[in-house]
Amino acid sequence: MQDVPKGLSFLSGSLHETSTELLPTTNPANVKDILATFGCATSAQVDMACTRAREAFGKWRRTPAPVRAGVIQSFGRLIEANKEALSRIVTREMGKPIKEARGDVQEAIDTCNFFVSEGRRLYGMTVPSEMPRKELYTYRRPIGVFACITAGNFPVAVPSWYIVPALLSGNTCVWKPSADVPLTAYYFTQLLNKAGCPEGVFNTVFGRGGSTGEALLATIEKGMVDKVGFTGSTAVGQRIGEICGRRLQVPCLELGGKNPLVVMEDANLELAATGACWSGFGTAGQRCTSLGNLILHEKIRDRFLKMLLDKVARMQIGDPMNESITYGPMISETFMRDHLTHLETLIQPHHTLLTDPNGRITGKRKWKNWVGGDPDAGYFCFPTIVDGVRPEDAIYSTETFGPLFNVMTCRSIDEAIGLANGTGYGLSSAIYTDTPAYIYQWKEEIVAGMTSINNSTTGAEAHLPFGGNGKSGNGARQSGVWVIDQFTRWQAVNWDLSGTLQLAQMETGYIEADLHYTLPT
Ligand code: UN1
Repeated sequence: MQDVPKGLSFLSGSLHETSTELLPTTNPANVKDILATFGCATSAQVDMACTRAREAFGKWRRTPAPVRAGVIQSFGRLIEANKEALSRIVTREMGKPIKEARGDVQEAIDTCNFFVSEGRRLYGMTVPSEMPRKELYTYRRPIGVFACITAGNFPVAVPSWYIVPALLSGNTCVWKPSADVPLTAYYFTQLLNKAGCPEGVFNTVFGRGGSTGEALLATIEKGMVDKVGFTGSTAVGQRIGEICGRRLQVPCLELGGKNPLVVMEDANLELAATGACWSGFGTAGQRCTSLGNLILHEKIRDRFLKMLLDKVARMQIGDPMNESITYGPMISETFMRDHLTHLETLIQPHHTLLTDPNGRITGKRKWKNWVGGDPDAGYFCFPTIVDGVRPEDAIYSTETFGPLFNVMTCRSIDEAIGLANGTGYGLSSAIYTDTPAYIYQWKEEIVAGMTSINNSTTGAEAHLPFGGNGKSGNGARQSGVWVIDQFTRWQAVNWDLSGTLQLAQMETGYIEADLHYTLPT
């Protein structure tokens, strides 16, 4: 990591700037392992990033889309060539198991692969005019300067979902990555620079949400950015929505979830138990798509829980570089503290804990199948399953973002759907059943933006629309062809070649019909 300057706070092509407010990035599996020390971009540096992006926009938007796509192609190839190294940095910096880190990096490669060819489409339409010698067209036009704020749980995939289509569509970008993953963000930026991204087109500002993030939000009020993308909490998303609304901007918001997974009485229970375990405990429950409420049909409830708890007992927890663990540490001390607070505040006397012990894993209180070094050196937590949860309990509708999920019981598909839809969130969801009538009703009535049938709540593929409803977002969708609507605006063009002022609607010359004609009865 010798090439990272100490205190780096702003990276824009060949321009590297530092600041004096320092932010060490540490390994959450072993806090003695300090990866690098970054700075926090000042408000002046954030403004400079936006100014550079504004200056670069004029030229970048005129660069032909297939040429812009060439940069994305090289970026994807560079990520691919560095996949293992980048995955190891991800694991070391935010603690997801190495197998998942490779998936995170692969999702960015997939995103590049998808958008390379989109650079040769970005289709508009030719539309017939109601006038002779007149042509109508639609064009996708870039929006301008895009400000992007991302979370630490998917430090490569999720930024790529925004940045790749934004740049491809001709926008320039200022990115504030999570303060938990600056080193991953540094290499992400370097790979984009090496891919040939021109000066000022892509700018990264490092720092905390409370300082650098706020400075970036202030640029919206100052009219320095034209589009905002944010992945994070519902509360912050609501604030961003308000700020953008005042400027008549529509941000792309990807917020929290309280994702339901239903197991009906006819389900393949072995498959469902594996899916629930993975949905709940993959990434230590720190995905926005992680399982929140497990809803079990009363007929299979006890049998299913026995199978599930048996799987949970066999999970390996520990060193995230180990290939066979289910999960490693929490992303940071803050995530661990929040999880411990949730255990203290959300669990009520009428709940039953199906797991024991709960809370932090330590040298004295180790997980049975512990893998790796000293748990006291990292932020590791036990898996927690809370039974007996009712719709009126706060834990039912609070996103917990840790290795914790609830169990609820239902007697019918109607009741299952009611519980699945009742939290106010609507990001991901899943049902395990082979009954077509259940599947049909579920697809029709589930409010979540994404749903799986006989698969986990997590693991969306990189070319389907990703996003949620209700408290999970503002209807924006990322990924695939759908995200292009976030980064372009439609322009309608009327081209009149007639040499006269042809008045639409008034001089169209519609052919008259005899509408009084009726057939003999
Ligand atoms: C997130 O947690 O913000 O569907 C993204 C999934 C991953 C992406 C999660 N492909 O679980």
